[in-house]
This record gives sequence, C-alpha cells and structure tokens, in this order.
Amino acid sequence: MDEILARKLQQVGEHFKIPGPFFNFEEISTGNVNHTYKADYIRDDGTGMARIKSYLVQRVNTYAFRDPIALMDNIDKVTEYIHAQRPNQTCLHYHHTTDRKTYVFDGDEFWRVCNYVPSVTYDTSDNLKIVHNAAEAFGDFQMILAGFDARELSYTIPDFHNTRKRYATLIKDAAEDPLDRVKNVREELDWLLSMQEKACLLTDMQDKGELPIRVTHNDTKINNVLFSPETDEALVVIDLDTVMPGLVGHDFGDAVRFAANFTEEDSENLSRTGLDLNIFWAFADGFLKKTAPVLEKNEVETLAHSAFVLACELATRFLDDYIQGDKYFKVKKDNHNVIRTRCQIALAKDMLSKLDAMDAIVRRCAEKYK
Ligand code: GN1
Ligand code: MG
Repeated sequence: MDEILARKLQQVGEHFKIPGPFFNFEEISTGNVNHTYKADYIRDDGTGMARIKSYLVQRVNTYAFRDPIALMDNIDKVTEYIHAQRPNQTCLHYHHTTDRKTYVFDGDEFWRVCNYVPSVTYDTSDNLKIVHNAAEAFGDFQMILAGFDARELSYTIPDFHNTRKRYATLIKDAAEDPLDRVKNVREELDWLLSMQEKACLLTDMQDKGELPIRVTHNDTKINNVLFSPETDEALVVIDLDTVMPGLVGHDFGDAVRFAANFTEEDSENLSRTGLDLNIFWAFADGFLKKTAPVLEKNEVETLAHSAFVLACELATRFLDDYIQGDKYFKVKKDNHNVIRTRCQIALAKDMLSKLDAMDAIVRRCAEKYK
C-alpha cells in the first residue's frame, strides 16, 4: 500500500467525519482526468461483527476544472434535483465536511467524497443489452433534467464541446509547437484539419440557433454508467463534473464514439478499430426510446453525424495535449495521446463510410419511439 497516499486519504476522511478506522484503499483508474479511490473503513455493525463500509474519494483535477467550487455547486444542484425527481432511484450523495462544504480545498489539492455504489462498469461491451441499458440511462438522464433551469449552472469548462474553438486551439498550439513534437504527428494533424468543416457542423448550427440547448451530461463514456453486477441493469449515471448546457448530439456522439468502437479508445490495433453498427443500433434504440418524443427534426437529422463530430473533437483534444506536453489527460504509456489520436482518427474515417447506414438507423429508431 502506498503509505503516503493512504495517510492523505485518511486525512481527507477525517475532514468529512467518516467514522470508523481506515482499513484500505484502491485506485479506480478508469477516469482520464480526476484521481479516484475506493476507501474502505471498518464499521461495527452493532452485532459485534465488523463489516467494511466503502466511500468514493476523488481528487479533482484543477488544471482541467479551473473553478472546482463552482463545479461542486453545479453537482449539488443537479444531484438534489435528480433525487427529488426520482426519490427511489440510486443516486450520488456528496458528503459534507465539519464546516458544511462538499469539498476540502487547501488551495492546491481539491478533494471530495461520495457514496460508493457496489457495481460494475464496462469500458467496452459487445453485449447489446448492456449497451441498450446504458443508452436508456443517458437518455433518461437528459429527460430528468429537462425541467432544470440551465441558467443555474456554471460552465465548469467553458467551450467544452465548442469544436471550432478546439480546432483553433490545436492550430495555434501546433504553430507554436513548444516541444518540437509536431513533426511526429504531421499526418494526423493534416487529416484532422482537412475534416474541420465537417467536424464543426454541430457548433456552427448551435451558433446559428438551429439546435436547442439542453442540460446535458457531456461526458457519456459507457464507463460513466454503473451497472448492477447481478442483473446488468443501469443503476446510476456518474461523473457529473461536466453537466452543463449543451446539445443532445454531444451526449449521443460521445457515447457512440466510445461504446460502439470495436476497440478501446486507445487501441493500437487500428485495423480493428471502427464503428460496430450492431452496437450503434442498440445504443441508438435505447437513447431514442427515452428522448425521441422531445427531439426536434434538426436534432434527429444530425444525431448520426454527431458521432463523427465527437470522434474528431476528441482527436483534436488528444493531439493538442500531446503537442502541449501531456498536461491534461492522464497518460499511462509513452505516446499515449498520439495513440489515442490515431485511434479516434481511424474510428472517424470508418464512420465516414458508414454515415448513411447510421443515419438510417437513427431515423428508424426516432420514428419508432416518437
Ligand atoms: C475525460 O475523466 P473521464 O475519463 O471521464 C474527459 C472527456 C473525454 C475522456 C476521454 C472533463 O473523461 O471529455 O472524452 O476523458 N473529461 C474531461 O477518455 O475533459
Ligand atoms: Mg469525466
């Protein structure tokens, strides 16, 4: 056990008045931005038997989230609203410190604690039922928040899904090339730039007022849904850091580029990377089952394309982070951000050749559930 980290987690637990002796911890390494740990405490269950009670302890990445206090304010409002709408559903609950805050912040490290939900998550799944359940959960998430006033939410990361600005940042950083890395990724950069107009479709339509603004999750990787280990039902949607005003296509597209890829998002097996139409269909069916009745024509008509948009957007972000020196995303191996970029590009290319089929599937599901 990493003793320094164990001591740190224990100190955080003390701020949040967590009772019982600290027993153990393990890192949950699926997230690419925050640091997440499951911390176990020993509890006397009243019968003289000891049992383990677990908590989810997170260190928020303040390089990514520049105003973590505003972020926690968003999360408080959203979790409270969801709980009021669905009192019997599993929900996230953030613990309070002795001074009634949902965080401890020493000016440097920002920590928070929430309930641990015994569950399983999936990075990829070829199980159509699991994908369908995840899609319903994300669709439902938007529907629950349909009545929530978006003006109450701060932008925790401004221009998060502004694809035009993502491209502008990439172009600027590539021109500055602070670490002389652009020479290693010329081909990737050129391909992405050649796709700029197609990739910016959602942003441009949003700017022209052609797509409605909703309260969206904005980070809909399938591993942000917790599933019951027994029944594979979706229990709860997690990772609410980016719940902000956004477009339906942001949630649909991000989920598809992650879940319907034949490979993981950082696979080096590029000949296998590509869009699995069966998974896409299962996701579209689950998502539209919940959302089709409220979606506008322009939203339905751009939904398939949104998956291509999000694959390109992620590629620009991974590539920009590589050029900047890997400051944003956690990297777990050499060239990790380049590997991620290549995988998203391979996926985006494959989607281009399947867009008609994807669009036909979306329209059919929308018709079925409208
Ligand atoms: C980050 O932290 P995580 O893994 O849920 C990122 C997403 C990316 C994703 C790519 C706040 O999500 O936008 O799609 O990595 N979240 C943030 O794996 O930037
Ligand atoms: Mg996240």
